[in-house]
Amino acid sequence: MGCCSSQPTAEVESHKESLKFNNGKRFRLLIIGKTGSGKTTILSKVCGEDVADTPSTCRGHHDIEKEIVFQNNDKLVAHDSEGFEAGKVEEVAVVKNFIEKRNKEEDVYQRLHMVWYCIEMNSRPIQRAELDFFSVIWQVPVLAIITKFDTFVQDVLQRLEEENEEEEEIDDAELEEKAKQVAKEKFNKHYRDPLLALPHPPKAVLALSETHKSTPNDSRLTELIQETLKALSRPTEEVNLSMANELTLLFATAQSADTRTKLEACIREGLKDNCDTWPSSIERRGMLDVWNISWLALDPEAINIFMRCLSKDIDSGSRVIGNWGSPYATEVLTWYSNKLNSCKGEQMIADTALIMEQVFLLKITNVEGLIKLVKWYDQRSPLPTYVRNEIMKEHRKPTNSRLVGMGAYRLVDIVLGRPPGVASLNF
Ligand SMILES: Nc1nc2c(ncn2[C@@H]2O[C@H](COP(=O)(O)OP(=O)(O)OP(=O)(O)O)[C@@H](O)[C@H]2O)c(=O)[nH]1
Ligand SMILES: [Mg+2]
Repeated sequence: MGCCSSQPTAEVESHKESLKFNNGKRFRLLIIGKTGSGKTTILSKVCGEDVADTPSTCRGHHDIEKEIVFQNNDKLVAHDSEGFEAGKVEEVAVVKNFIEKRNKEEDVYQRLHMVWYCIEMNSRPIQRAELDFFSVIWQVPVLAIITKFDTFVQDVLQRLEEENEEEEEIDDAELEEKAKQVAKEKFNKHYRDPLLALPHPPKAVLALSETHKSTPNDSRLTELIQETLKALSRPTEEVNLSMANELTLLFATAQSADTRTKLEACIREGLKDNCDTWPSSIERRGMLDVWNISWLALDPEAINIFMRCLSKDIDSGSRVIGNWGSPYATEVLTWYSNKLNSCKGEQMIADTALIMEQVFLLKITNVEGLIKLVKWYDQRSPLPTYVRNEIMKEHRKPTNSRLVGMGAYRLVDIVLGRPPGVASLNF
């Protein structure tokens, strides 16, 4: 294969080592698209590290069988396939064979879980190759991703500017708005509507802009991540409900492109079905796992120290609504005695999620850093006060049931609505 065999970034041995700790559960993704359509850029953002790519002299040649694995993310494995040329049925057959073979695997984690089909946005309507691809039933959910929407907006803008030069009636901001609107209409007309009208349409058609500039905290991939989760959460003939739930959680864990998705998954892990009491140590461990911090997963002693630190500095003390000594305890008790437990649980879950967000964003790599962070959160961060006030506000609402906790949706809203710009730590 020479230079065409794309090198995985991971060192195989250390990867095998880490797999032992994760029961081999990996989310398996196939990304298809013509050369230059932006596949590697998407993969790099999703796995959270730079992916080594094929040298430019032989761009576009990818071996679909080859597993692309990542140095710091053992929850994700990808396969990369060049796009199809019109009428080349054998190229579609290669993908079909690959998916069929994978789906026969007994181990569900060896099967393929998702296909992302990338098409670069340009002024041409969709081509024969796409019509062929979406005329086949795929035993795995497929999403269509229209890439480089920003470049298309720029092209439209340039044309509008040229037209406007003589008349000079419209100002720049207005022109830019118009360009976005025209581009969106073209996306709907040339891509979304025709793709959704095909015999076996993709589960969603979405446009991505400036993917190369995406960061976890300012993600350009939110829609892709959300649509992927939505597609995974629907049970099918091949995937029952419990497996669908497991794959949804696995993908939320595996992806590093979007912090909001992680926060949401982390809170759901903490709450599980239980709104009446606080998370067990197993549930809290599950909350840590969502962030997919590889060094932490490999160091059980570090996890123990971290969990002890959380329970000492975060769960105890009068800051926590449900604890004795809290200025709020008497008020809460007048509602319903068990409410103390649900308030405490909600606070623990929100606090843990927000601490883990900082561990993830600040890329903390040792136990000392974790301890320092928990102390900062407890003593200097504005977040615990924000969390406590919001939880109290919610429970004081007369419409809210006074018997149980507030449930995942509301708690997710509180955490996602956190005040911005709170992480100014020098680690
Ligand atoms: N303007 C813009 N450029 C992008 C976007 N996504 C990717 N690019 C750029 O497009 C170029 C090609 O992207 P790749 O991710 O290497 O494309 P690929 O599909 O992996 O290409 P092959 O490996 O040859 O099959 C790179 O220079 C990216 O920076 C985007 O959303 N907007
Ligand atoms: Mg590539």
